[in-house]
Amino acid sequence: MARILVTSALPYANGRLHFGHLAGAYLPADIYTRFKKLQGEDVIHICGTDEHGAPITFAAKKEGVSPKQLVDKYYRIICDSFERFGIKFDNFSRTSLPLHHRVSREFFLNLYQKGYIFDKETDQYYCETDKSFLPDRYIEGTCPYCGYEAARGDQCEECGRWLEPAMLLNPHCTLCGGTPVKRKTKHWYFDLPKFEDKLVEWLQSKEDWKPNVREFALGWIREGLVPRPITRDLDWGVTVPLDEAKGKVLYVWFDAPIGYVSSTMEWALKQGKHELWKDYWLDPQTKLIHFIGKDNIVFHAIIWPAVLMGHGEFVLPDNIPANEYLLLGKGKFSTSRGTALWLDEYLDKYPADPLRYTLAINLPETGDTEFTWELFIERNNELADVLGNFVHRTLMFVHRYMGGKVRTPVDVTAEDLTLLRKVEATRDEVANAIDRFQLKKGIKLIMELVREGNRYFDYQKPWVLRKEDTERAKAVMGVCATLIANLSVLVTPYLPFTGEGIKNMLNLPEYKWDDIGKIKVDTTVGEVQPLFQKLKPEDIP
Ligand code: B3M
Ligand code: ZN
Repeated sequence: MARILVTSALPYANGRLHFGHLAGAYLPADIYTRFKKLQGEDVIHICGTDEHGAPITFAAKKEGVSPKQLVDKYYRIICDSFERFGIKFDNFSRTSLPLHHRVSREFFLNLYQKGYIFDKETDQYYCETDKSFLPDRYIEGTCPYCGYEAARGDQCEECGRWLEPAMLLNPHCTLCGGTPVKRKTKHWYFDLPKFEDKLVEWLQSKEDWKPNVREFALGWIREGLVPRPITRDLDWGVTVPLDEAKGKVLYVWFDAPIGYVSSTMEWALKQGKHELWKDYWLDPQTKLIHFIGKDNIVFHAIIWPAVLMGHGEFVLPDNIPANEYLLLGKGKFSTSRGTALWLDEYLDKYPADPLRYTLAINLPETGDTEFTWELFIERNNELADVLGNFVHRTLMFVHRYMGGKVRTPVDVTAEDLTLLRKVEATRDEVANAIDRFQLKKGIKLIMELVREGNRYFDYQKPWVLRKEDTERAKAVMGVCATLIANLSVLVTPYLPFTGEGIKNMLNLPEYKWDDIGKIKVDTTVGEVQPLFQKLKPEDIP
């Protein structure tokens, strides 16, 4: 059985997590991994914080702390939010760890020795006020492609294109607002054009990728590849392992994806199985899947694969199911621009699953989607009315009128069978959807099954049967409880806390994905707790 190596983009340890992060990478990766684990696959979910680069030094300056203090603070906040939101990782590392620095330098030297890295002296922007070379992110100006005025020196957030500072119109220093001057400095370049043919061939073979990802990457290559500078004049980051490169560090986008490798190594080390990471990274059968947001496509679908090709021993990505943006009103979520909904603040007020549901059913899979609090209330209440209600009315009935005892009926009617058969069909359709990264479709199918359960309940009228035909009333409740027990597993990738809650109320053991459809109940229901709370508009900030 081929192993599956799931990664989600390493969040910069320069701010808190917001809803946009979740919808882009982490929730989809978590749903996918949980599903694969339930299926019994050999899958690991690898991540960590990205702790280098101008995004870190920039934020540290702004907060008036050292980069180290900044990343320590946000590493903890990010870990805590992920945990409370139920995003599970097999390992969550940090790129500031010595292990990561070592592995990054090894990658650099490997490519350097093979002739894929060369040095060149160029003019770069220097700020005379701040007395330093300005890394790309410290320069803003107008994007030459789309005219966006606050484009950064490395990339335009509006059109997603990769830029170089020299391409910006009206450049200015983001620290002091002044106009920078050009000065000579030497840097090391990754010879990307050497990989053009291989990249095109590789990308063209990826017919199962989302068209937006594959086309974006191929389009990028068609515009022409150029060598990319992979060092920076900064004093925070992985030092360049060459004597002549004193005072320079690796560009954050060179070392960050290597974080996937070093985090896997750390995972192996923690288990005392030092070589275990090789089973994943060095086996060409491994399915390496990178969950990212669309602004990271270039790095994951072009540059990182080229680095891996240059290195030669590592498996290449099998798929990169990048999502589009989740919009709040009109603008994209952004940590640095302060337009965001913070996960930790949300979790202080509300449980995780209603937001997981809202985001899952609204994932920007093929185009941008919007988040509003109105939509959140609507989805929260839908969850309560459909799933919450079905579970609650069934278990309350069993509790009140049947002494809590419920079991899967032996004699079933055609209607009972139709509902129970739909469980298996849904299981397979959901599996199919998740396997194709159509995660929205998966949760919609599950909700459709629950709605079917509610219709069955209404149609059977157990409140009448209770007085006229107790045996049949028991059977009907048995069918409903059976559906609920199966749902506890089916919903788990999307709504892990809800799955767990149902499991506890029905005293169920651990089940696997393939058990769905076969799960039976024969139990006494304990205390019944509502799964969700309905919300009114005034409950929201
Ligand atoms: N930290 C950018 C981002 O958070 C970057 C991702 C690195 S993935 C190797 O969107
Ligand atoms: Zn300046």
